[in-house]
Amino acid sequence: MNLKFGFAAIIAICLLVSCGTQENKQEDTITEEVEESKFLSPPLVSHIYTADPSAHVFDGKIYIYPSHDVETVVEEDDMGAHFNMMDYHVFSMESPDGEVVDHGKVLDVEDIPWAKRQLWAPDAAEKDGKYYLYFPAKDKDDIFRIGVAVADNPAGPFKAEPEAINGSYSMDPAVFKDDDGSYYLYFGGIWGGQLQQYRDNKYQPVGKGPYDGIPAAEEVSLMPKIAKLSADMLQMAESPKDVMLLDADGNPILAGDNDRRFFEAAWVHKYNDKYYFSYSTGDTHFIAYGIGDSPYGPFTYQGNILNPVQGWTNHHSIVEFQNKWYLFYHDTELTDKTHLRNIKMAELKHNADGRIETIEPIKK
Ligand code: FUB
Repeated sequence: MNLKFGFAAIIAICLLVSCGTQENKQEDTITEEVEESKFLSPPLVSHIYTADPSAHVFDGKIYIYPSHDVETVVEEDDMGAHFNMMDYHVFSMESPDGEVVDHGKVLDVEDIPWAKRQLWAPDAAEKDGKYYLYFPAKDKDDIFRIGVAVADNPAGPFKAEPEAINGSYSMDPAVFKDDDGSYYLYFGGIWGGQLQQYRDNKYQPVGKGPYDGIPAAEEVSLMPKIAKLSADMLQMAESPKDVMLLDADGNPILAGDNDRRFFEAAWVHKYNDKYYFSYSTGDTHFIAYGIGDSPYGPFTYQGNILNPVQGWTNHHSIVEFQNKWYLFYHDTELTDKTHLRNIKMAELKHNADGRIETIEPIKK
């Protein structure tokens, strides 16, 4: 059900109350107070828990590919074990304030031969009338890999490839289609996302920290990864490369710069021929962004697109629909529990200088 653009203001309801005879009739004013919502936008979906919404326009409709959050007995920890999702649903909307249709379960962990658990944030892409769902999951050894599943319809159902994408690792895949028809896979996330366990695309387990024995204040942060996709959309056509995030002086963002360094949730959109790379800063809870001249970057840090939401995680996507731009994101309005989230949307504005107006998800 679409609860969007709900209105929760203080409503004064004036009722004419009839008391007894015509002569005794008097006008009473009853004021009923409805508490004003502190949230910018209401949940798009409330019959199941949803998070990490990747939105795309396919066949003239908005399609949303989110994570499907579930209750779990797994205890919460810093590595996100409590995000124990087991399947995906797809949603669509004819218009930004239209009904949100749940197309049901489109892929289940049981139907992914290589995967064991934790179906985290997915994304989708279309090429030549086929639809590709990219998703992270832990394999039988509890290592995150990225898989792909294929459908003939944007609403699925999707059939998983028998193996994860060769050479894939970590999580939060996002696919960007450039104007020349090239598709790029972005991915990565630190802490529970395991990116810190890799150097030069090789598994080198080092524990939780991203640090290579250098103080975080001096060490370059771990950067998200990019690889062009193969023509069949099922593999990476090249070894993953770092997506460099730079400060205004051209220096790489440092590991100790928690307000600006990459944590997870990569997304790319193009506006006025510039590439915008946006991401979550994790433990500081921002959706930040940088601007660049190539899908490979480098991207120069600009600021925040979305300030912290209610809940620990912050994860988003950005899409243009009928000449307006929208941010899809999530929070925990329905439950106030970190791992039981609900997706939302809000209009996003690019200023004349190309910068994005920061969205405040909680009213001041
Ligand atoms: O939903 C599980 C994980 O939480 C996602 O993969 C992260 O981006 C964070 O939102």
